[in-house]
Amino acid sequence: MLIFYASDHSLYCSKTRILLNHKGLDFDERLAPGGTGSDAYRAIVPSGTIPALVHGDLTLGDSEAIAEYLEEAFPDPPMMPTGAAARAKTRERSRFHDTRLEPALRLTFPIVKAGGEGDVTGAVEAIALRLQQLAAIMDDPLSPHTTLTLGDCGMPVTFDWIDCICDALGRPMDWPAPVANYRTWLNGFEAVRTERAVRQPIMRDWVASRVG
Ligand SMILES: N[C@@H](CCC(=O)N[C@@H](CS)C(=O)NCC(=O)O)C(=O)O
Repeated sequence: MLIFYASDHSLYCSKTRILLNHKGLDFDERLAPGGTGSDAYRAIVPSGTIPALVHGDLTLGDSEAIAEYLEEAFPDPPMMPTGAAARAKTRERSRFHDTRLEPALRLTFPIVKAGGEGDVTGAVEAIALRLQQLAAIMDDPLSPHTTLTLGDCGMPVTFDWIDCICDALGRPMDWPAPVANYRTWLNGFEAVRTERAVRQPIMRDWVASRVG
C-alpha cells in the first residue's frame, strides 16, 4: 500500500496525484499529522514537506524523487519516453516547472494574501516570461508530445492557478499559443481532467476569500 501525504491545495501534490492516478495506483491519501513542518510530521518525513510517499520501508519527500521512484517501481504505463535525448527533455520540462514556472507563480501568493496589494505587474510579467520560455523549450522535435510523461504532471494545475490568480488580480494571462495548445492536449488525459475538476473549486475559494 502506498501512503501519500498531501493537502487539498498544494500544486506539487496535484502533480503527484496525476501521476498516481495515470498509473492506476491505489493509495491512501493522508494529511501531514500536525501539519507540514511539525515535529510529528518530521518524525515521518524529515523534510516536513508535502508531497511525500511511504511505500513499505521507503519514505520519500520531493515530488521529483517520488515521480522517478514510481516510474521505476511501477513501469506500466510508462511515463518516460525511450531514448536518452527524449528522456532528458522530459526531465528538463519537469525541472522547468519546479524551478522556474512555479516560483514565478509563487510570487503572486503574498499578493493574494494581501488582498491584491503588491507588485502585481512584476509577478504577472515573471509568469508570462516563464510561459514564453516553456513554449520555446517545447518547440523541439526531441521534446515528447505523444503520451503523458513525468514532465507533464505538474503543469495542468499550475496553469489553472495562473488563470485563477491572474484573473482575480485583473491581469488575465495572455497564453502563448503553443502553451494553450499544450493545455488542451493535457486535458485529453483522464487523470488530468479529474485532478483539475477537483482542484478548481478549491483554488477559486482560496483566491476569492482573499481578493474580493
Ligand atoms: N520541491 C518540493 C516542493 C514541495 C513544497 O514546497 N511543498 C510545500 C507545499 S506546496 C510544503 O510542504 N510547504 C511546507 C513546508 O515547507 O514546511 C517538491 O517538489 O516536493
